Amino acid sequence: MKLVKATHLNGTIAVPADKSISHRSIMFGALAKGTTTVRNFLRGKDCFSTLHAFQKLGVPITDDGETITIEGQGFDGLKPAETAIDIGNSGTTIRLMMGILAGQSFETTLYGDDSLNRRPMNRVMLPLREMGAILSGDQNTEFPPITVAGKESLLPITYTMPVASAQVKSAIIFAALQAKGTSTIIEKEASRNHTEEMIRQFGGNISTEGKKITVTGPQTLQGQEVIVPGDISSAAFFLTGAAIMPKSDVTLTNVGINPTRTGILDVLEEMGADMSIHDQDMQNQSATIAIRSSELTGITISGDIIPRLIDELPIIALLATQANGTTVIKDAEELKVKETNRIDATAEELQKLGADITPTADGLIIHGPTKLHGGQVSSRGDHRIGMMLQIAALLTDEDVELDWAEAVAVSYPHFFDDVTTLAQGGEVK
Ligand code: SPQ
Repeated sequence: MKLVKATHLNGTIAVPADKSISHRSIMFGALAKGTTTVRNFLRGKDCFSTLHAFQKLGVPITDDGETITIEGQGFDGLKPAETAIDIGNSGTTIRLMMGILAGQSFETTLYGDDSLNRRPMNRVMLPLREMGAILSGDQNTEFPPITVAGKESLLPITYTMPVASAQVKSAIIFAALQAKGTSTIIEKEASRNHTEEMIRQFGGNISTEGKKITVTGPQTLQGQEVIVPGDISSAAFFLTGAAIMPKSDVTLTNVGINPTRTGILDVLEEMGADMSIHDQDMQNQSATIAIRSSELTGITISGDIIPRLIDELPIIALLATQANGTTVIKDAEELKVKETNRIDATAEELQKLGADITPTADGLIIHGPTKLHGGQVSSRGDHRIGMMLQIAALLTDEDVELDWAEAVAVSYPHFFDDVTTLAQGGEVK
């Protein structure tokens, strides 16, 4: 696909719904008792993988085009699926479902696309096995298809996490909600806390003290009305586009500002972006962000901020190509096990457009500013790489051709249309 061209980005955009919260709204809705309604659900392929998976487990879920309604069955109301469940491209769906299915008395097989079938699952399987669940990967590996033979009487666990991962944490929490007794999870670094927050929203109990999380099971949750805020990970593409394209001025509304997700805002501020945050609604954890192009300076990004911006690192790398000086990204080895190896994909695809970017064992080193040029690039099947390359293409005089552009649909089906609208100075509602 030939990517959209522009001289600047201008206008207003209502950011699409948060993917992490949309997944969890279906999961908690299915596991609670009573009805849950979800408004502003993200209509991306990944979230539909979660929705269809729970329908296959016997949960009535309807969609009138505006609101998703889930008739919650409780933790003990799921039914065996008739066939193996296709999870598509979604790491969040498969890993969190492993924790949910660990406490069920029936067997379920979960499989995905080629990318998902290469992503590591031992990080979830090992603690769940300690809790008594029986899980196996394809031909005794840790890779999908994964078969989960759950156990109704799961044991609680005390677990120190070897990786900073909200998916691993959430899988253990879902199992712990079904186990008899108190589980303690100690995080390596604090990661996104949507699972913990939604347990409280659905009437359950969980306590957090620094990196220590304590949860006692079994618990019963109650259906709720959920309104999903916008996804800061999707906003990141327009925050970056406006910051690096001369004469740009973009206002983003309904941006999710859960503090475990806002590392990108800290980075933009430290680099010197001309950005202001308005109308903060702490109840819905959302805000309006206005951003204009400005001079940027390279910085070092490492340590405990990494989980707070892990999915934004490819677009932050592009941001760094336009900043003065050197940007160093460290402690981000987790990028290697996303939909693609995002360290290699970001470096190699941006090099094709002339960026001065070098991959390292745990991150990237970028020298800027560099004038990017046209070329032929690929998303490699990774939505975030595809969207980053579209923003890069806005900076080139020549055309950029993107292979595998359709990958963006897992988290942002209307992405290219929204870029076109802002390139024309319009409004995305
Ligand atoms: O769901 P998936 O495919 O793993 O999606 C990604 C993404 O870029 O959208 C990662 F590739 O986001 C993860 C994120 O990296 C979503 C997530 C969550 O909702 O809990 C947590 C992060 O993953 P992890 O492994 O660090 O816990």
